[in-house]
Amino acid sequence: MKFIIFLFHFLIVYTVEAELLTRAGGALIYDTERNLTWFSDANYAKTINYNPEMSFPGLMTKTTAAAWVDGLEYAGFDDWRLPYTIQPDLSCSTQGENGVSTSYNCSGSELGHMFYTLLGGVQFTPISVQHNTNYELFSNINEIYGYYWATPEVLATNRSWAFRFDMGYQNLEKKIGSSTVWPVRSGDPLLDQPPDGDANFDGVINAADIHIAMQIIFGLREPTAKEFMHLDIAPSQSGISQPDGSIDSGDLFLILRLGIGL
Ligand SMILES: [Ca+2]
Ligand SMILES: [Ca+2]
Repeated sequence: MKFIIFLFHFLIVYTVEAELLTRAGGALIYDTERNLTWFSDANYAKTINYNPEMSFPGLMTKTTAAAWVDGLEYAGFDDWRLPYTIQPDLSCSTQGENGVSTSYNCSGSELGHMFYTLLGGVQFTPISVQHNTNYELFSNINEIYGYYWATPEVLATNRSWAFRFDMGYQNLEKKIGSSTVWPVRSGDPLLDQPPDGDANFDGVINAADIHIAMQIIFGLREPTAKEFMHLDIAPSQSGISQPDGSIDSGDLFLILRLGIGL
């Protein structure tokens, strides 16, 4: 009996369920199950009108996509990458030769995990049609222009892993085709870059940071994702920040205390 109680306790404590937590005021979404952080904007390249191949903004060949995401700096992080595709993946509907897993229901890859597990998508169906409430955390999910690029590349065939959000489909695509990029990184932004009140990232907290915080609070300035990461410092519990997705008087008070010792 004791063993059963122990087992029950073990299952309650250690069953890991995916939970999505907002970071940087909602610009980033942290997946507790995979320890991954996604852009909430699923087509950021389009949002900033990045159009390297002169087709549609946000669409890139695989080579361009890999270079773009490698050079990307956002919310204070420069370790953004393309989502990874694990192989073989027994959850996939098609198991090919040499352990190549493709087609529908692939939940092993990071994009498949996003589509099927995090967003509650179903095969053959656009994610905008069938999804759970997590869908509201994200914007600009591309369903029109084909795939999202993923890794790794398969050099022998000049193809790369990719995933479609209009039908939940995973496949190897020609690298010269145009697809979308959804940047991801490993780790929790809050642990990797705890908020410190340093709004202008110069290593000290002083009147300049207080000025920026006040501009944001009074609606004179829209905070960037990086500013949000630094300024959402309150509330705090036992001296540890518990950011609440808002920059307000509570944050200003802590920054004043750090900056001028109030
Ligand atoms: Ca500063
Ligand atoms: Ca706050």
